[in-house]
Amino acid sequence: MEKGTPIIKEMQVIPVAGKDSMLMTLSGAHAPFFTRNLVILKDSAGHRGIGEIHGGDYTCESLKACIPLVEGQPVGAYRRVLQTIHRAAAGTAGDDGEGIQTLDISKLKFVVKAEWAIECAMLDLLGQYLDLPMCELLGEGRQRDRVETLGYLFYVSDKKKADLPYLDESYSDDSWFRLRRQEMLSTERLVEQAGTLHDKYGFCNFKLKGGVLEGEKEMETVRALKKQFPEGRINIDPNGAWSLREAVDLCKSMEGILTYIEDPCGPEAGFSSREIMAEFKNAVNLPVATNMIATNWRQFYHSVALKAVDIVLADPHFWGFEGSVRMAQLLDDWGLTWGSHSNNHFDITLTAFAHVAAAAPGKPTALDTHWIWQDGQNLLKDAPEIRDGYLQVPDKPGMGVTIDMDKVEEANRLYGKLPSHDRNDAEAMQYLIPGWQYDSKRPALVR
Ligand code: GKR
Ligand code: MG
Repeated sequence: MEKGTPIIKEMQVIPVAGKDSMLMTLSGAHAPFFTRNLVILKDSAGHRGIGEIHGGDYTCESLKACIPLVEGQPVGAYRRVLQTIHRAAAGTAGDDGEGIQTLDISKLKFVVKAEWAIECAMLDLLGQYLDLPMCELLGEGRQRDRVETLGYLFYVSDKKKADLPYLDESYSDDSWFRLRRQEMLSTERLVEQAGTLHDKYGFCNFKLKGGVLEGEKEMETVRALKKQFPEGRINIDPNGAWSLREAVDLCKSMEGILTYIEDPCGPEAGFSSREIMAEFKNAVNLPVATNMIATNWRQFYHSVALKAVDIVLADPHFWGFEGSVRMAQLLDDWGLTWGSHSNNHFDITLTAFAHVAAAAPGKPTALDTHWIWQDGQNLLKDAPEIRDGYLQVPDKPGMGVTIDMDKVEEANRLYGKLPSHDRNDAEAMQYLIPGWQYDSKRPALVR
């Protein structure tokens, strides 16, 4: 019998693309396509390990550069492999360390660490070797069998206004699939969006992506959502679009309506986002969440020292799988709350989120996921389901799911046809408002 854990024989990096709606955010309008990078590892035991991370050439090239550091290594040495990659990647050229405190999406690639896709795939292999689901290998092990998830609501612009190949699903027999490609910019339509999501996935908790309309208009939508779902937990995330004063004025009257407010304001008047958010928290009696002001341990230290946040949405693609669970443990011990942020993603990330959140101790907040906007474009044969507002955690060893290589190849072909692989929300936006330019302090449709 072979001694030790299986050896990684092959690492493939496969960039893929999927289709999206014209979702509105502070950074503009989502393009018709989003991109991701997949890692597929094959080991000497004949197992396949998978991981998914943000798209774009930068992340794709970073992953490819890791291949010699991964192939030939034993699956059990995954910590050592990751450490070698961190050392090799230290001091990335072009990264000024600002992070995404102003939602400059060109900097997202520095906050996302490509190697977490490798961590995911290696944990998948290790789980298969040990015959244990991935969540049992993380932190203190499995805490729950299903993970509470929220319905991520977006204002959606009229795709017909852009000369771009957005998907049309008007002929689908699924009412959510039909709705998600239509224009939804009014409070009434957002309430309809939430109702349709409630019927399909059972969500009772919702997050509205703000930073699109005037703040007061967005709060009107939040109030209407709360009226429709009085027991539901409703949050809003304007990605730091409001000034401190605006944020305080807007949120004061929302105490008792909002469950938490996410990144209401950002850096201003020479003060960092962490200092401004601390002032906000002193002025308003609402829990404050972030995925912008604490994206690494150094930023987290200052956020906590200033008591600027209550909830850290520690996306495993920013923090790593072990890192995100380590954050969950720490927050739980300190009486704070863990959750995860998301971007557009496929069902491999959905599965990874399920395992990380299953291992998060305490009472995590309902998980963000953009996947409802992609549901139906699966890369797995057996994607976990969201039922009654909960994401089911797979029971089988490792990630516990099977990749569908035909679908992966199709998504890779789509990627190959795209003129650009990097996210650019300004391009679609300029069809709606000619000459539109990103402004971290002005909602996207306020010009
Ligand atoms: O999908 O446009 C989007 C979101 O705005 C995303 O880019 C954010 O990173 O949802 C994210 C957030 O919570 O900030
Ligand atoms: Mg956010």
